[in-house]
Amino acid sequence: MSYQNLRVEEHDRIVHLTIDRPKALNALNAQTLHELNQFFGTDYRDRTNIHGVILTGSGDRAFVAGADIKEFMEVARDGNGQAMAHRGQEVFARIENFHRPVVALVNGFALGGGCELAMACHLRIATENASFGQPEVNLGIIPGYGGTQRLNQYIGKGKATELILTGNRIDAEEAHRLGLVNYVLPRKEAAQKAIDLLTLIGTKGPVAVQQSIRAINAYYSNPAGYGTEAEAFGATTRTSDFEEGASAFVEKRIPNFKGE
Ligand code: DAK
Repeated sequence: MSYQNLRVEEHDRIVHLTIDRPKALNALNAQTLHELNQFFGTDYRDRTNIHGVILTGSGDRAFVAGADIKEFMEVARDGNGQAMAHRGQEVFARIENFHRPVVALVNGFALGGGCELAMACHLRIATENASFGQPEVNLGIIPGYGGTQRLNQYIGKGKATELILTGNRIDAEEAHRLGLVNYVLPRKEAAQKAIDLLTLIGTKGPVAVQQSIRAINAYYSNPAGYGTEAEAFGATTRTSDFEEGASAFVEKRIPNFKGE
């Protein structure tokens, strides 16, 4: 398949996958989500002759600044938020369960769905300007692509709860200290580190690598947790607070939430 919003290059058995919407800070719109699903679920699903995938964002400002707020405002209003969250969770699960390791090269903002996308990857390498957060509460919604489940897994319940309830951002150093990212490095070194890690893993037994991914994930996959997240996300998309939060973002003003 040819992609509109993804760029794919392959060198030395490593696939470099770039989300390419720099004007919207690589925000995830429906088309991009569809293309990620196509890439991990179909096009590269049976590609056993690769060492792995490096996933990054185009430009030097953002990995992914979240779901595309302007678009999902319309979609969530018209559709079923719970079903949409389930579909998104499925795409991210395909990444988490991909047969070869996926490294997120986080080169700037990783917010909301962007932070969730990085967390669905097996390893995370941040550049020094990277920042992370789950700012959904600013929009009157909650993370809907697995953030309430995976952030706990990486940084523990206490800090995850703080980040999700405040919407605060953390910088790359703090993300590293908390265990959210594996390495923080200057841009060039970060890109090289991702290649070095995948090259090293590529020398190991491919079946062992695949089965390791499978066994690690088995411990962390709690269908009830993801199900509750999808249901709770759906509930928030039906509130007028969500209308207010998303409109405030588009109009570049502070939201006035009413709790309804
Ligand atoms: N969506 C759409 N456009 C975005 C965007 C986003 N998430 N983030 C940035 N942009 C656009 C801006 O609107 C702006 O466009 P123009 O005004 O130039 O047309 C351009 O990118 C540059 O952004 P800024 O002018 O705002 O740049 P600044 O340096 O001032 O600020 C920023 C950078 C990243 C701090 C700021 O842009 C920002 O706060 N962005 C939004 C971050 C955010 O709240 N992200 C969304 C989190 S909520 C779902 C499941 C999950 C989700 C949604 C649906 N379903 C199941 C349906 C997840 C939701 C989220 O991710």
